[in-house]
Amino acid sequence: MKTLFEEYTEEKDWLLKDVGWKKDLQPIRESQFTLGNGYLGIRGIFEELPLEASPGTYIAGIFDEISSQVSELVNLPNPVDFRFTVEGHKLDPVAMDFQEHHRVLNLKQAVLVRQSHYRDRLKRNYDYQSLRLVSMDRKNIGLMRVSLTALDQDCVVDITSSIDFSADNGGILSEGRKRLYRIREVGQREGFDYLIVQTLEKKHTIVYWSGLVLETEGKRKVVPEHVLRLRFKKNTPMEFTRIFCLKHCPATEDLRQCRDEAYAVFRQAFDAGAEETLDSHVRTWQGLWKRADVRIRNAGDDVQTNLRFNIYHMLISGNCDNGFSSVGARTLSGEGYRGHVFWDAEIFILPFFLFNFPEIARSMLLYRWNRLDKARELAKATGYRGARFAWESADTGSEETPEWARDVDGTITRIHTHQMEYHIVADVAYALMQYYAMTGDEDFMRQYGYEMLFETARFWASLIRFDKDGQKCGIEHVIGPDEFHVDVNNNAFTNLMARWNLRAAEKMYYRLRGEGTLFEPLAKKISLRQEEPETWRKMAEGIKFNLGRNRMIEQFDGFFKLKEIIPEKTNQNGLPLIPEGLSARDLEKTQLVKQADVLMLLFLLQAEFPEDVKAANYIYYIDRTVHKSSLSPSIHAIMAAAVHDLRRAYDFFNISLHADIANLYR
Ligand code: IFM
Repeated sequence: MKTLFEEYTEEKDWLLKDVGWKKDLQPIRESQFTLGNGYLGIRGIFEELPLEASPGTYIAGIFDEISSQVSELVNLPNPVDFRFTVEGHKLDPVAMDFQEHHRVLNLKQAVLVRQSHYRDRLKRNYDYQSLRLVSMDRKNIGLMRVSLTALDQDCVVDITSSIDFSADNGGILSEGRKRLYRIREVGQREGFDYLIVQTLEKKHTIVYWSGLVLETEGKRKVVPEHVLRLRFKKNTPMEFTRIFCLKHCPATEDLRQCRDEAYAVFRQAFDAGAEETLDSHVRTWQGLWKRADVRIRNAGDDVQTNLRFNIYHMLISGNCDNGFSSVGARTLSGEGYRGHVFWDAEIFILPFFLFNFPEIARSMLLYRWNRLDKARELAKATGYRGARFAWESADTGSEETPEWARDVDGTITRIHTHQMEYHIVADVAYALMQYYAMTGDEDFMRQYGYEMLFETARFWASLIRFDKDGQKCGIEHVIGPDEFHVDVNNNAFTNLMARWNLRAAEKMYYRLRGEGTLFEPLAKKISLRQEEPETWRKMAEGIKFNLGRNRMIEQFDGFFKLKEIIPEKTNQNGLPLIPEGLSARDLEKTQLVKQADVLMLLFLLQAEFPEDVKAANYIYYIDRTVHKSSLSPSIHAIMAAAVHDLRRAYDFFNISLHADIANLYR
């Protein structure tokens, strides 16, 4: 009979492996081995919670804050906590040696398995195996199985199995660690445990239920205790299976109702049993891969697995919750960027869902629509009209960008992205129209789409300024995708994305007006004036765009006059290094580019540019870009392919695939 571990580790090209224990790699492995289902994300921690483990348990869209600090994705109590102590010797990778240790994330089945061979100080050996999943079909349910076999002797083992309350949030730089929830109730019913926590300010209630089953020598029993002492027989596996449930209830004081609703969900899974929970999860994943797998013929080395690893991480972050949440820059795999939603969601993630699971793309767009009022408020508060989406968005849609961050050289710097990185507004509109083009979902357009499109166009119309002669217009004090250059004028990407947004709105305005009945209520609702589309047209026509005779696009006014620096050295991953001696503050005086900017424009608006323009700019900008954002290499791969530089296209493709596997962007 196959062991737990063997059962899930046979498939080629589907396994992400970790061999041996390296404490330094613990944080990155925890992120890579995250399990999730779009609703719930649990970092790939060890059940034993070794020193410096960073448990992370997140529910999509559950943010909180401490009095006017930045909202953070709440790190909730950790349901993965299971520890063995054999006659005073704790089985733990820090406290004890591993003779052997393997962890494998089976990407096909979304199951994390592990086999570790522990040896204690008395040289007695133990076989430790575990399996874990976060159910894809029962979104509130997780399963954890741990099996321990004493290989050399009978022994007495203390077992602690609980929900770990120590989880807290990292906070932004100077804020320090903080716990964003408090415990409201702990208890038991019919041998099962429950825990109710509530977030501090927003009062989200999260109910946990869990039940533990012990199986040995063909016998099975429910174990109600959290701490127990058992006698292990030599060579006789003791297998513990915990099924747990995490359920979010909307802000309410009726804890009893929340608890009971969650209990029903939990009992359904528990009564169905672990095998059924496992089987139905695996079957659901089969269906997901059927739609989303991409196979590469004759892929070398680990390319196929790495590609699937990236797809897997998107699959575990997509959620269909009518726009309650969207996908944060670091998904539900950790607290990077505090769980905030950036343009990454619409421009980099949404296309994957659009082509494979359009219902998730729709939900992501609804996330923005649900926050349209906030976007209107933000526009107004900053002196504009229409809708201005926050550069960093969390639950309410308010601007959540922190004031300070660490720069590329480690120095602390003030952030201005929320004040000037306007392109997010057009990015949302762009994603909306991609969705419409792909799905032809007229209902969506009528209920939500037209309004978002017109309000975003209005924002641009209030931001763009005409020169005195009234012919040309532009946008000043901007940050483009290349965040090395702050407060520039007429960033080509921003100007042309704004133009695209204005044109799309103008076109759709006349179309909707032609349809009659629907037009009036919307025009009334948002007080759309008849002359507005004409303004949009004029602005789109007059917006500045520096395309030189040599087909070069200047990234922003004066870019070509900046100091020209071409990085010569690359790091071990093939990414260009910023030349030594340049501090983060010096970068804005140079032509070094943080991430795809002009090339981003040529990618998104590819139909608007002939091949020679793409080629000329590709050659110029690729030499100056240092890819200090993981968003950059993939766009370079696409643009390299577009201009037939296939060798570099493949290199960039590989770098993109490795960004998280090799932790290129720590
Ligand atoms: O949205 C990105 C931005 O383009 C570069 N800095 C990090 C953000 C989150 O990924």
